[in-house]
This record gives sequence, C-alpha cells and structure tokens, in this order.
Amino acid sequence: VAALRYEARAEAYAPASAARALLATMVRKRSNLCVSVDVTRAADLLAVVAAVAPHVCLVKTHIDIVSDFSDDLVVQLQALAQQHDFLIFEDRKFADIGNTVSLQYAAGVHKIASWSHITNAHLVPGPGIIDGLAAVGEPLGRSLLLLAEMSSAGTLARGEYSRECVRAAYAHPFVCGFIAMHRVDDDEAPPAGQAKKDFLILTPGVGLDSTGDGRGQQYRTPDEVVRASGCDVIIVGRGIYGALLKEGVARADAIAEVTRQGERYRDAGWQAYEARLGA
Ligand code: UP6
Repeated sequence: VAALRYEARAEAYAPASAARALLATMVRKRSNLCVSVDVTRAADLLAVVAAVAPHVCLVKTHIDIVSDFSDDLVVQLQALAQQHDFLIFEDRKFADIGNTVSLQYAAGVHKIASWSHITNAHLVPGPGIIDGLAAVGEPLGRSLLLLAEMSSAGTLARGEYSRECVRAAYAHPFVCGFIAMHRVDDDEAPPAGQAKKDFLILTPGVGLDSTGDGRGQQYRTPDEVVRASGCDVIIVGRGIYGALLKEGVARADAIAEVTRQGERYRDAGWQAYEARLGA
C-alpha cells in the first residue's frame, strides 16, 4: 500500500466516503498535512485555519476545548473548508459503549457527526463502539479511525492491542484507517478469504524543531513518519500554530509565522511521500 500513489488508492474506498474524499483532496492540493488546531478561543481557531488553509488536506479539532463555542464557529469552519478544499476531523477519541457514543457523536452541544467528516475512537470497549458510531456516521458518509497506537511515551496501545484494532477494521467498513505510528495494517494478515485492504494511517507526534514537549509527547520528522514508517498523513499542532502561544509577538506576525510553518510542513510531508514512491 505504501508504494502506491494516493490517487490509485482512492478507488479502494466507497465513492461517497470521507476517506475517499480525503485522498482526492490530498492529490488535488498535493498535501498530506493535517493541522491540529488546539486553541481555546474560536477566533484563534478560525485564524489558524485561515492561515494554513491553502496548505492542508485536513483540519483536526478538539472542539470541547473551545471556551466560547457556538454553532457559528461550525458554520464558519465549514465555510473555510468549502472555500479552501479541506476536510474536518474532530479528534474526539470516543471510548464508551455503543449506545453512549451514538449519543455523544450525534447530540450534545457539539453535534459532531453533523460537521466532522472523520472522527476517531479507542477500541477499549470492544467492537460495539464501532457499531454505535457507524449507526450515526455511516448514513452521513462519515469515516472512522481507530487509535491503534499513540505518540505518547508509555502508551498501552501496542502489540496485540494494535493488531486487534486491525482485525476490527477488517470487520467494519466504517473504519477507514488508524491513528498509528507505523503501518500497523502490515502487522496483521487479512481474515481468511479476504483480500488485503487499503487503510489510511494518520500520524500525530510530528515536529521538525523538537523531540518532545516535556509532557509525554514524542516528535518525529515528516520524513521518518511518511517515508521511513509508511504513514499517509502527518498531524502537526504546536509545530505550526506555536507562534500564536508566544508572549510578546504581534498577532499579525504570529499569523504570518503560522502560514510559513504550514507551508514548511506541507512541503516536508509531500517530499517524504515522493521519496517513498521513488524508493
Ligand atoms: N494526538 C497525539 N497523539 C496521539 C493521538 N492524538 O498527539 O497518539 C493529538 C493530540 C493533539 C495533536 O491530542 O491534538 O494530536 C498533537 O499536537 P502537537 O503536534 O501540538 O503535539
């Protein structure tokens, strides 16, 4: 799978699925960059997204950290997505029984399923979590990622647990791939009688200027992630919007720096992908 071009892989996914739309966007924009916008004010979230929008295929949110959330934020985010051709990934990390996650996905303040093309879940509760999310998301053409591995030090998501995630993904077409640090789908043979399937690997813990954050996060470069580990999409947060957190930087300068970093990571991610194809 890692040796194939993104355009060739798009066909493996249902025509109306978010996974296929994501691959098509990656090809159109020549970008495998997902920006993770972990800021707590709606205005900052929109400013970061606007600053990097031309360079990203996907915008990842933690909508529950936005202190001044309103439905208007979603409207504006969707308008940016339309205008600049990217998809939206709410990094909700669902982790409850099927019935509860159905409600958390569809309802509450955030109504995630109504606007987020892609979301993710832990498999800790068992496969019922996938059924619960699929009941809501599948009719809307949404796609789900399972957290097969994590970037943080000491993660328990490894080995047999990660392979169990791959098995669950084969059993549920709503799952389009994984949050993982390498091609976990290559560690587990497809079920008897089933062909090997295409899965997307989206990878956080990506940074060009630091190796960690002192709180368990571990960074690797786009080249290590995409070329050497065969992952498909790099997820970058503070490496891109970090300037906005610095004291004493004028806002306009900070926003210009966010754009610059967005371009830098987009280029690094795409170069790593082309190096992988060439290898
Ligand atoms: N994230 C990880 N590691 C995982 C899964 N998710 O870092 O295994 C998420 C974090 C954060 C982003 O919740 O939103 O990816 C990484 O941000 P950073 O680039 O600023 O470290």
